[in-house]
Amino acid sequence: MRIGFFDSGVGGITVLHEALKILPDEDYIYYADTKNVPYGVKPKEEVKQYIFTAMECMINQGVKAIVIACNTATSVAIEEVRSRYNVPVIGMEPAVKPAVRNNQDRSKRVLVTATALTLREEKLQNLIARLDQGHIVDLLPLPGLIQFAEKLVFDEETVLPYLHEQLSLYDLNQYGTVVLGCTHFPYYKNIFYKILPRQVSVIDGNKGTVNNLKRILADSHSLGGGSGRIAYYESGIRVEDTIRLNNYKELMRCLERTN
Ligand code: DGN
Repeated sequence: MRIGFFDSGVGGITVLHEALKILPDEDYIYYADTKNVPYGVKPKEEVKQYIFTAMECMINQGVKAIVIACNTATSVAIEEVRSRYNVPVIGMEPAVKPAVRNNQDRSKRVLVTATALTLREEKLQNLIARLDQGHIVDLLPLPGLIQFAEKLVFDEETVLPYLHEQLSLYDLNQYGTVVLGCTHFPYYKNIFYKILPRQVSVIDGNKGTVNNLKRILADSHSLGGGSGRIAYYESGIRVEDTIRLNNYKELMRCLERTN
């Protein structure tokens, strides 16, 4: 059986790309809710309905696990999704804990970038509240990066000025780690590094999520059985159009260049 990967748009491809490296002997469904992207600026209840529709579609295809490869969707609905469906559901979490571990110098701050919805949800607020005292975490929504990714805009000339303007609100020398808490952002990791001072690391939760998936499949003896095939769906409809399929391949190549 296949593994379902879900995001509002092209962000989850950054997680699927990691899965293809760690779990090459699986087959995948990638579900992008292109009709309703972006989620991060919409009301929570509306976003939940979109998520359930996507889950139904993947479950009807027959999947052995689902990865909600979207921090926003995870924040607003993971518990309800888990209680509704009888397959393992793996979510994302902004890599705040690894970021704090990564900051050798405790006086250095952590900057968490994500959607506005992820940043204001209880899930992230609780995660930050549980950190040892003394760690300073700042929050920055970057909706522009989601728009760029959905339009397949990756060039530095366009993206760097936007990111530069957003980050210029901060004294970057005070930071040790920047967390990419939205799956659309790893496409731009190189551009973050161009702007940030040398001591700042940029991290995301993609590898951790895929390792969780691997562990869960291993525990249920359901690893393997595939060969890295991917079926793409956009808001419930199988993508067969060559141009759209080529766009997904281009996104994978873009990630090869970034990592
Ligand atoms: N990729 C999604 C995330 O990780 O939060 C968000 C994209 C969106 O719908 N705004």
